[in-house]
Amino acid sequence: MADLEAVVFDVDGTLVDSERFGHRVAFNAAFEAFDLPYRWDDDEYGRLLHTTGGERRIAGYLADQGVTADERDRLAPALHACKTKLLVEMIDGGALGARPGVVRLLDELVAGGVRLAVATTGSRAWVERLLSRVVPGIPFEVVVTGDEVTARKPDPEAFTEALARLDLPPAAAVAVEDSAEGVHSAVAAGLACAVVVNGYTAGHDLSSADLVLDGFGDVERPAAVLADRRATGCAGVLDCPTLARLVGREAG
Ligand code: XBP
Ligand code: MG
Repeated sequence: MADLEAVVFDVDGTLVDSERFGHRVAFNAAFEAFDLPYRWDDDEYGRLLHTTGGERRIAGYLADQGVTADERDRLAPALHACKTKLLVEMIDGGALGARPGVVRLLDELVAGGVRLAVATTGSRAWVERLLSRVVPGIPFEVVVTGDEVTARKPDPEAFTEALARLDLPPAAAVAVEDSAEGVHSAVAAGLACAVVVNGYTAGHDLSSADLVLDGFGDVERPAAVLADRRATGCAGVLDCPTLARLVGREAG
């Protein structure tokens, strides 16, 4: 079996439960700041999440509301810039934290000499700030953000770019994701993929994921293993040996 040389993490919904408690709140505050009547509740935001990238998400929603193309082209970037500024304020104020078990897993990987990377469709304006706030001191060697790729997830480009910057073949690394769009992206890049679902993604079609859990788990409080398609024997704690058992998967 190949060695586990790197793990490539998604951020939103995976390292941090940021969609419900961060992005959604910031999008709504931006609508309010622009005196617009739109508000995204939990359920609606769950549906809108299938459009990755905040500006694209706003533009698609405005189109559904009958806003003209010219007006969308003006409004979507302005609203997104406002949303990003508000999100950064929330991050700086400590509104977001790592999901339970994330710090344990990252510490284990660092101790095991496994290289760390990020592949997200979120924007660089907040991604590194969030990481340094919620997992301070963790050495992410490569951080690929949505504004640096031409095609966002489910396209594989974010993961392919992360592997290129790590100078590794897909068989030497594993992706950790939370959503169907993320799994499609990782698998299309040839990576094995472990998924840790959250409230928004528990109902997603994750049939191409290798391992699915409902949390990162800890020995005292293991997560539920929802699928273990590579027979890792994971008992509810997503740890370094479990991820190592996923490497070497054949490109999908
Ligand atoms: C995350 C996204 C992002 C965030 C919002 O998807 O799609 O658009 O929702 O961030 P993934 P921005 O977790 O699959 O990377 O507003 O910066 O786009
Ligand atoms: Mg995600």
